[in-house]
Amino acid sequence: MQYKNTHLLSPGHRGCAGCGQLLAARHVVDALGKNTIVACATGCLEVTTTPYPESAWRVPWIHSLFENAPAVATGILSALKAKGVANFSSRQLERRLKSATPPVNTNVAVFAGDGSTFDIGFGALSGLWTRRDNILYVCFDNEAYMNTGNQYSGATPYGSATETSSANDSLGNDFFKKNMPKIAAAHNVSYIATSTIGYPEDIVAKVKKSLTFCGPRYIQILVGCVPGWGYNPELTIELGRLAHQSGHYPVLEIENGKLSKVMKVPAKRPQVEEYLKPQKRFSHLFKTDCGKEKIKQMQCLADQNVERYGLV
Ligand SMILES: Cc1ncc(C[n+]2csc(CCOP(=O)(O)OP(=O)(O)O)c2C)c(N)n1
Ligand SMILES: [Mg+2]
Repeated sequence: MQYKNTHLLSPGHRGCAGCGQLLAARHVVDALGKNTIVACATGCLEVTTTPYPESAWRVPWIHSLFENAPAVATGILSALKAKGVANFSSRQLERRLKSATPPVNTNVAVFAGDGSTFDIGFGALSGLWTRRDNILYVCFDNEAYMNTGNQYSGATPYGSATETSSANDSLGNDFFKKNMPKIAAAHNVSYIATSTIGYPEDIVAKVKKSLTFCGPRYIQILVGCVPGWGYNPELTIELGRLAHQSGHYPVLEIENGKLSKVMKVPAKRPQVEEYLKPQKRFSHLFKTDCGKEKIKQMQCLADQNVERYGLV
C-alpha cells in the first residue's frame, strides 16, 4: 500500500532534524484544517518552508514582514468579509446560514516566532487585539531570534546564553521572560493558551477549542530549537515535557479573562536542573558557584509558577 501524506505542512521542507517549531506548526495547521489562510512573519518557519519558488504549505499562506503579520491578517480578514466568507461570530453565522447562500467559514491565522511576537511585531499584535479581530495568533516560542543565529529576545529565559547575552562575559541572560499570556489578558483576548511540543494532543485540542471563540485568540507553544538550545534532536519532546513538569513553563488556559485550566505537574516534579542540563545554552551555569546560584534562582521562579498558577 502506498503511503499518502495528508498533512497540511508537507515533508521536504528545510527544517533541522528534531525541529520543535516545524512539528508544532504541522499539528497546528492540521488542527485548523484546509479552510485556513495563514499570514506568517519572517523567521525560521518561513525560511525553512518556503524557499522561492517552493512551498511546503497545503493551505494559502502569505509571508509578511517581521513586524506586520497581524496587520496582514487583518487585511485578509477584511477581504474575506467583503467576499462574504470570513469566520463570523456565531450569531452572525446563524443568521447567514438561514440566508440563501451559506458562507464558507474560513479561518485566518498568524504564525510567528517569539522575536516577532514579543518584540518587533508587538505593536501590530497589540493593534489586532485592540480591534478584536476574529484571528488566531500562534506564537512558536523557541526563546530567541533563531533564524539569524540565536540573539536574545523578550522571550529568552533568565540564565540562557545567546549570541547577545553570552556565557563568556556574563552568566547568560540577566532579564526575565516577558509574560505574554498576561499581556494578552490585559488586552481582553478571548482565548489564551500555552502549550509545549511535549504535548501534541494538547496543542491540537487547544487550536480546535480556540475556533469556538469569537474575537482575538492567542496560543503560545514552547518549541525546542536543536542548534539554538544545543541538545540532541531526539530530546525535543522530552524537553517540552520537562519544561512544563518542572514548573519552568506553565501550561494553561485563560478564557474570557479568567484562568480556566492548568495542566498539573507531577506531585514529585523534576527539578529545573533536569530540564537545563541537556541544553548547551545553560551549560555555563553548571561550571561556577555564581552559575549554580542562578540555577537556584531559576528553581525559585519555577516554584513561584507552581504556587501562582496552582500547578499541583
Ligand atoms: C525589521 C527586521 N529586523 C530584523 C530582521 C532580521 N530577522 C529575520 S528573521 C529574524 C529572527 C526571527 O526570530 P523569531 O521571530 O523568534 O523566529 P525564529 O527564527 O526564532 O523562529 C530576524 C532578526 C528582519 N527581517 N526585519
Ligand atoms: Mg524565535
